[in-house]
Amino acid sequence: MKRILSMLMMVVMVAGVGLDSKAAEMSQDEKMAWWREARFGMFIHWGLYSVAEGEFEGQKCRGKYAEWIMSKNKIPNAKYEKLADQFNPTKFDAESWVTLAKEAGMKYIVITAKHHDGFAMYDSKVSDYDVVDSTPWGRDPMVDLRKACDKHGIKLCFYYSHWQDWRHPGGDGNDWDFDRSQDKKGSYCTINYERFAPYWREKCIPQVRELLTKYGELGIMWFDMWTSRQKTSVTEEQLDEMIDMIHDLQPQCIINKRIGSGRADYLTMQDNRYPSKIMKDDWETPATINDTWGYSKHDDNWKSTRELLGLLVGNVSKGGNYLLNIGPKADGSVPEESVLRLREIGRWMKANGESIYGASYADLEKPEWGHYTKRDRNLYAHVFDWPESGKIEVDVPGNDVESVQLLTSRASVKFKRGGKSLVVDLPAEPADELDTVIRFVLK
Ligand code: H79
Repeated sequence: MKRILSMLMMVVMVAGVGLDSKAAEMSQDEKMAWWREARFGMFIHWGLYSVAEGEFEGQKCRGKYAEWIMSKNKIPNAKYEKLADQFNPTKFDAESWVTLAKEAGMKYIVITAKHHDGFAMYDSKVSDYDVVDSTPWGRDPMVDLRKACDKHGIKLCFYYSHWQDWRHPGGDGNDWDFDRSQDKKGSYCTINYERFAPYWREKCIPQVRELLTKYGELGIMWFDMWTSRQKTSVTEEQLDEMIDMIHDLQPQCIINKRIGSGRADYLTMQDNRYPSKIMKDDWETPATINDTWGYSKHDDNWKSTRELLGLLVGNVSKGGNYLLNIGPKADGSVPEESVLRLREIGRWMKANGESIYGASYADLEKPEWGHYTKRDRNLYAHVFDWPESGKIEVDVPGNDVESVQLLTSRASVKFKRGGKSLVVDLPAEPADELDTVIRFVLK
């Protein structure tokens, strides 16, 4: 009887009957597998705000995020839209962005298909407010990115601002173009469900459908709502509609929880925020190399490569991913400061990647000198701060350890077995000036 049933199931599955059964084919573990393996992704913020470079009509952006300039400086749509006339990225080369991600050791790219300003960075038929119809350039960068990502084995993912939309009269957030005096107060917006519904129906849902049907398989649909849904005009039913549509059209596509629904797949931490402890459910930190996401000529607050690598390893050591942003200029070039740092991380990743990919937390306290990551029988000690004693103590019973090696050279490292811990004699010099990794093979 069981066999007949399972054969029947197979027939149903092969025939692809019903989209629910299609989605149900994949377990959550199967769906998340590539993402857990990847650990490191590239965020790309690119849009009309990149033209402004953190300044509009001689006024600096009144906030540290250059992609917020329209809101911060209360720029009316009639003025902001003129930035499109100057969007002509002659240096755009999808291949160079994708190879930069690849060289850095990143496995997925999340790019802004539409940010809060409401301007679509792909060829949208919903309106002409998009990169193909409104700029002198007239090309769809997502087509090139799709090709380059496929060529280099990188997952393509889209960011879509489903809540804030400062262009559409129904979207949340714009109280300088539109009269919102009758609305209730929300968070960074006013709440009005009647006003919002047409935006959702005419723009948001159709545009996300375009993204899901025109660019092949997507790794993630990445939504951005850092406040609780209750402080917005988005309803639970609308989010259900969106999630059902994604499950229907692309059952493998992962959804981040910033969509505002418990039905999403993984938790996005606040921007540039890091948990202090291990978190066992899937999570990710979106992060910037300087302070802004969209390009700003005024932001020189670059983090060091060492700090960035520490954040990546720190996240893996607590079970999370790291989604690190670049803000290309409007001409399509990537700021040198970002390129340099990503290449340095890439050099380290090439030699030490096995301690990152598919790795996660070890059940050990965070040590003073760095972090632990673990994959299968391998425990990795990431020594960022070389101890003066030349020794590190690792809380693993001596009897549990088969061997201890330098990860990059596989050279044996001397150690003393104790009952409850090991003491490792580090080599005289760090093997890597950023992070020297010691590998413990456990029994
Ligand atoms: O897309 C990036 C940001 O634009 C978006 N999320 C990342 C991935 C984001 N939008 N808003 N927020 C995050 C949080 C709100 C920050 C703000 Fe502010 C505080 C907006 C206004 C006050 C930061 C500080 C920007 C201007 C001042």
